[in-house]
This record gives sequence, structure tokens and C-alpha cells, in this order.
Amino acid sequence: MEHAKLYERLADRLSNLEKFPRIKEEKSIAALMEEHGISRRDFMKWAAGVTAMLSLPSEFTPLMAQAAELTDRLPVIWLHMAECTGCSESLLRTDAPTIDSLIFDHISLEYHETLMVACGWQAEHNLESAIEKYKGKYILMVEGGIPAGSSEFFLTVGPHGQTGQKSAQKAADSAAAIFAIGSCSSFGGIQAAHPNPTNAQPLSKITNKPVINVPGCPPSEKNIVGNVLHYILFGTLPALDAYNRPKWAYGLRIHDLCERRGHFDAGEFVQEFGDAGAKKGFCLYKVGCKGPYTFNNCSRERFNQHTSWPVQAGHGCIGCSEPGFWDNMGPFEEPLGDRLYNTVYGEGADKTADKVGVALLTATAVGIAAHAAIAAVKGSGKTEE
Ligand code: FSX
Ligand code: SF4
Ligand code: F3S
Repeated sequence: MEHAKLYERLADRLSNLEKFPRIKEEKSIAALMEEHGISRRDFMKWAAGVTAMLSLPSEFTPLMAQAAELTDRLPVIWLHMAECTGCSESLLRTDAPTIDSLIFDHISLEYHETLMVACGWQAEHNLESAIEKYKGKYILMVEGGIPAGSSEFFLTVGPHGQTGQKSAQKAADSAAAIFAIGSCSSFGGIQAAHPNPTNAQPLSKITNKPVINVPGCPPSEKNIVGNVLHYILFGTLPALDAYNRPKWAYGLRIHDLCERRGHFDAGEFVQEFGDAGAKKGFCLYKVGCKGPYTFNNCSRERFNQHTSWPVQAGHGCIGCSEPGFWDNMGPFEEPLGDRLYNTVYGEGADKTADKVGVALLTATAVGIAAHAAIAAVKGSGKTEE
């Protein structure tokens, strides 16, 4: 769609959404920002960043800011299944509240077990009434793998001891959009790793409705909030890859935009942690980096307000946003070697990095040899003609 037409369509959608009453009678985003010392300028800079992240042209920035301001029109139910709560932590536990975490505060979170005050019967009642009240209108976010089938009783929640499977199914039935937050909910995660004693399953196996996967263990705050804003703006599913991950976030390999990529291409590798190459910031492939097989935007967006990410901190990527990474990507501090890893594009398209690396090194070697030959010819006193 042409940009102007798309702009018009999104602006229309937002002005319709604006007519809905605010669910939370709390402070506006502008007031929240001011309270935390975040200027309008910083907010607009942030909105420009999210616009670029979602691959929209920069003139859509005001729409993104408006979408953020409208997050209080959106009821969200967040369920915890079998997991470590790292996904919620990724978003909420920062030293100073980030714009992303403030926006998450602003969303009308109707139910979130680790954040809400209610417990026991009251909590269960809140969940049931939120499902009823916002039927067909709420966003469901689920964190964690789900023990299923005859093993569903490995996870029971609340005073009625409802199983995680039943509670996720019920909440999914009446949701307007469903996000599996984190690798556990997207692909099963650590509890689904071999031998998967509780038969933990991804959310997409528990419901027949479409599920958008936002994997990562944990996913970055940017990818969680970016998906909410995308939904507010478009109201439709984003373009997804073969594993139902939004392409705007998971369309490229970690390796494609890694700051150490020049060293990979030049054959400059850390041989063991702490060696001279590590101090120089060489490539971590030989100490196990799985960046060449992993689709995520960590190397571009980083974590904690762009501060850092695993490779910048000195450890290779462990492939945490790929299906079954606990089983398929290990050992985490050794290369996969000759083992072909089946990525979204299939085995054929994705040679092992070892082979690609070797091919590149060979090409470099050929380049050097050719140069040496020319130099030798020059040295012999012959002309270049
Ligand atoms: Fe933990 Fe979330 Fe990993 Fe899983 O993140 S960070 S185990 S993806 O479900 O809490
Ligand atoms: Fe970066 Fe890892 Fe690729 Fe090396 S192998 S360039 S550290 S992503
Ligand atoms: Fe995970 Fe790799 Fe990013 S380990 S956080 S996908 S760098």
C-alpha cells in the first residue's frame, strides 16, 4: 500500500480508538513522562525509534506517539504458565523506568499475577470478570510453557486449582489477539527440553486461534512493547515468518548486523574466554556464538535502552529465540561445527557457519595470493600491460 494511503488508514483507526473511553482513569502518558523527567523531545525520539524498528517511514512518528498515548484504551490479560517470570522482568525491572516500561504501566493490565495486588479468590474472580467484561476485545499475553494432556495437572493456578491448560484455553477463546511472550510460551522453552517430563507445550498447541510468537529467553522490552503498538496501529496480524514470529523483529539473523561481524569475515576469533582476541573484541563463533543461526534483532536494538546485549557483553548468542534451543543449540560454548541447523529458510539455504566461514577465508586467501602474484610480477620489473 502507498505510504499516504496507509497513513490515512492508520490515522483513521487511531481517531476511532480515541473515541473509546479510557479504561484506566489515571494519568495520561504526557503526565507520566513529565513526572519521570522524560521530555516531549525524548518521547518523540523514542517514537521515531519504534517507527524505524517496525520498518515504517519516519513520517509515521506522530502516529506512533499517538498510539502510545492510546495504550490505556487497550485491556490486556497476562497469564503466567510454567516459566521463570524473566519475560515480565525484562520489561519491568529497570533502574529507572524506561519509556517502554511506562507504556506498559499505562496499558490497562486487567490481570497479571506478579503485579496485581489481589490474590486468592479475589484474583480468580478478577480474571473471570475481565474475560467477561472485555469479551472479544482484550489482548491476551501468555508467558511460559503449558503442561498439557494427561500431564496438565503439573500446573494448577488459584484456589479452584484450575490447570494452566484450561485457564489459557479459556482466556484465548475470547481474546481479540494472542501473543506468546517468550520462548517458553512460543516453543515450550526450558520445561519442554528433553525429556520434557511435564509434556510442556507452546501456547499455539493449546488453542486453535492464531498466536503471534514473541520468543527470546527473555524477549527484549522493545519486542514486547513493539508488538502492542503494532496491534494498536494496524489492528491486524503483522507479517510473520515460518515460526509465527513478526518479521519486523525476527527477520534477520543476529549475525547479519553484529558489531563483531568484521572479525568473523577476517577470520579473527576468540579462541578461549579471556584471551588476547577476547580483549580485542574478536568474533565469538569459536566459543559457541549461535548468532549465525538465530533470528532476532538483539544486535540492532539491544536491551535496556540500547545499552548492551549478550555479544557486546562478551558471551556468544545462545540462540534463545529459536525453537528448541535448549536441545538444539548446545553446548552453548562450543560451535555447532558441521551440524546443519534447520532455520526458517530450511537447511538448503542455511549452510553451517563453519562452511561459510571457511569459504570466506578461502576467498580471502585467494585474494591475498592474487595480490602476491601481481606484486611478484611487478617486482620482476615487467610492465603491467
Ligand atoms: Fe523465563 Fe519467560 Fe525464559 Fe521462559 O521468559 S526468561 S524461562 S522464555 O517464559 O520467564
Ligand atoms: Fe557476532 Fe556471533 Fe556472528 Fe561472531 S558469530 S559475528 S560474535 S553473531
Ligand atoms: Fe537471545 Fe541471542 Fe539475543 S541469546 S537475547 S537471541 S543475542
